[in-house]
Order: sequence, then structure tokens, then C-alpha cells
Amino acid sequence: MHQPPIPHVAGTDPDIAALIQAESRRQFEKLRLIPSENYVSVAVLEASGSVLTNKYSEGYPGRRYYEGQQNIDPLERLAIDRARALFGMDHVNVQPYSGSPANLAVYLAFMHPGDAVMGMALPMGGHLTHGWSASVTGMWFRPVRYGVRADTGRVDMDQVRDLALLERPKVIFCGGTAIPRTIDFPAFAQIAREAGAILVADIAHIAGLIAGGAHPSPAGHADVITTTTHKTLRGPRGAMIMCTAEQASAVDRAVFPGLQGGPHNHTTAAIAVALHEAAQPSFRAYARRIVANARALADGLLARGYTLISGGTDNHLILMDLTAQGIAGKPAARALDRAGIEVNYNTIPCDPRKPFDPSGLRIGTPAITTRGLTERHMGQVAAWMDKAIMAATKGDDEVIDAIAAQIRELLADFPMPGWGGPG
Ligand code: DSN
Repeated sequence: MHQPPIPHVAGTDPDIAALIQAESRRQFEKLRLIPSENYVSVAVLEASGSVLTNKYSEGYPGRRYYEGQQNIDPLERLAIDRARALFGMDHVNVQPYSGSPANLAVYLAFMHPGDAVMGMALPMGGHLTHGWSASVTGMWFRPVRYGVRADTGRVDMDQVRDLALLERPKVIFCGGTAIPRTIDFPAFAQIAREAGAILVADIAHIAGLIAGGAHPSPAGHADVITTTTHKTLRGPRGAMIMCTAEQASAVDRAVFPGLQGGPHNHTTAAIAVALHEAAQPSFRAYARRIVANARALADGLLARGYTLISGGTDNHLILMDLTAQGIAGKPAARALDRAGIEVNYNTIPCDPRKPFDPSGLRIGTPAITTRGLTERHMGQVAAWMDKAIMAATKGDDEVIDAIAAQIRELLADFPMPGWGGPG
């Protein structure tokens, strides 16, 4: 049953209640390996579901366009202060609705349509909003794209420098959605300085690792940091923009009134709770365990003959190339889901296949680490993945279903915040 209980939803709208209950059970029974997902605490869930959703608060603390901000102003200030303390930046805006609007606010703050923006190409591991052609950021701005080196699978810093000096982008994004290695923020900052560009570190994937000291911080290197709050940071679905004092008013004006209306106060409260949790010593241990688990899982997959982009991982994420296994990412992901292992199919750098039917899988350990799985379980996880993928190549659903049963049995011993038991 969902935790906290939802008897009022059940009374008012049994259809929706049934779907919430089913999703809670699904999350409890699955080995969730999508690297951008997690399990938030019940405290975060409670704050997200509070009466704060009833209140409009356009503006910023002390400068609102609606009355009745006696509780909202201190709440937003708390969220801001906690983020500033955790990430060491001068200024924080906690109002962006999610990661894409946060990145869009960067464009509005620092660029004009037609200006050049430099970011990692989406199929190389970047994000749509770093100037990809299907995104407004690639349509209304002039994208300059870098990638990874074919021989190492790591960001090609020579290419970044050459392109930056040639194209002189206004903004350089570093970070992305499928980067298994440490991001060299000082090197990006040096290039941005040389090119006269604003450096934006999009740390959505690794924010929790940075907060927990398991990945170097861009603070002191990047002018602006954008992040979602719901990945490794383990908060609600939302986002933040952090920046130097110099960029503060441009960022704030871009978020409101430039792009958004009223902030989602229930989300701001839940972000504040998550930031409080992330400031605890236990979160530092959690961040270290995410990385240790990812390394152990990568080792297990390598030992079974899998090709990993860049040869392994430094963080929470592993990018697998299934070409040698003779199966594409999509059918492998489907089979793994049936086997109780939730992943997403993903392009690999220089993928010869189409994005909707690519060669790779993207996996990660934030969620299973929250459940309490440790390095000693990762060999078994790798073995299950291998067995399910091999079974998929033979169409052997019996083997796949047997794995799902074993995974349900294992996970029964690992509590999930948000699941209160079969009830
Ligand atoms: N959808 C996110 C991810 O999975 O990485 C990025 O926006």
C-alpha cells in the first residue's frame, strides 16, 4: 500500500487510487536501474502533497504579487539557504518547474535568438536543451556540438576547446544525461574563459553525488549551475538554478517573469526537505555507496563480456553497448523489464542505429542504493541482466519470468519509502 496512505483518493476516485497503489507495488517489486530515477523519502512525499499547492506566490520572497505569503516567504528562503550552503554558490533560484525550463531560463538570461550555444550532442550523452535540433534551443539558437573521443568514450576536451575558440558561443553547457565519467569542470572553465563564454554546468544527474562529496563540484568554476532535484539528489520533481552574485538578477528575471508564473510552493517545500536530508552525514555515505555500487555492477558486466562506453564508470551511470550480444537496446530493455529490471534503451556515441531503436542501454544505481542494496548484490544483478538479455535473444520467456520472481524475493527484504507493505 502507498505510504502515506491515500484513503481520500480511494474514496473520491478509486480508479486513480488503484493506479497509485499499483505503481507503488511496481516500484517495490522492480530492480529500478534508470539512472535518473530514485525513491524519495516519505517526508518529501508529504511535503509534495501538502496544502502549499493551494497558494499563489508570483515573485520572490519579500517581493510578491499576492498577499498571504507569511509562510511561503520563509519556506522559500529556507530552500534557498539550504541549497546555497550545500552547493556553495552565491545565489539560488528554486522556482524552475523542471530541468528543461531551468535550462531555458539560462538562454533567456544570457542569449538572444541566433546566438551560438555549445553543448554536448544528445546522442553523445548531452541533453535536448543543450542545443539539440528537436528542441527549441537548437531551433532558435545556433548549436555548436561536441562529443566524446571514439577511442576513449570520454568527452573530447580538445574538440571542446577548438570549437569554442572557433565559434565563440555565448554559453557553454557541460554535463548531460549519459556521461559515465567525471566531468572536468576546471578544464571547461578554462575554455569558457578563453572563449569569453558563460559556463553552465548542468548537474542534474550528479547533483546528489556532488552534495555528498562523491563527485567534484562545479562551484568556483561554473558561472551558472542548473539541476533537477529528483535524480541522485533524491528530491521532488523540480529544479534549481545556482549562480554567482553577478548573474543573480539576470537568472531571477528570466525565471519570473520571463518564463514562469507562480512557483509550485509544495515542490519548493519538498525541495527544502530533500536538501535538509542531503546535508546529513548519512547522505554522504549514500552518495559514496551509489558510486561503489555502479563500479561493482560495471565490473560484473565487464566480466560477462559486455562493452561499456568508456570502459566503466566514475559515477552512478553505466552506458552499455549491446552490439556484441546481437540484440538492440529496445528489445533488451523490454525483456529486462519483464524480468523485473527496469532500464532505458539509449543511443551510444556514434550509434549506427536510430535513436528510437538504438544499440545501447543506460543503467544506474541511485534507486537500488536507496533500497539498501550494496556491492555484494551487484554480481547477482549483473548475472540476472546477462541471463535476461541472453534469454531475450532466444525468446525464452520462462527464464525471464523466473528472474522476475527471484528479484521480487530479494527486494521483499529491502524496504521502500512510499510503500507501506501489502496492507
Ligand atoms: N529525462 C532525463 C534523464 O532521464 O536523464 C533527462 O531529462
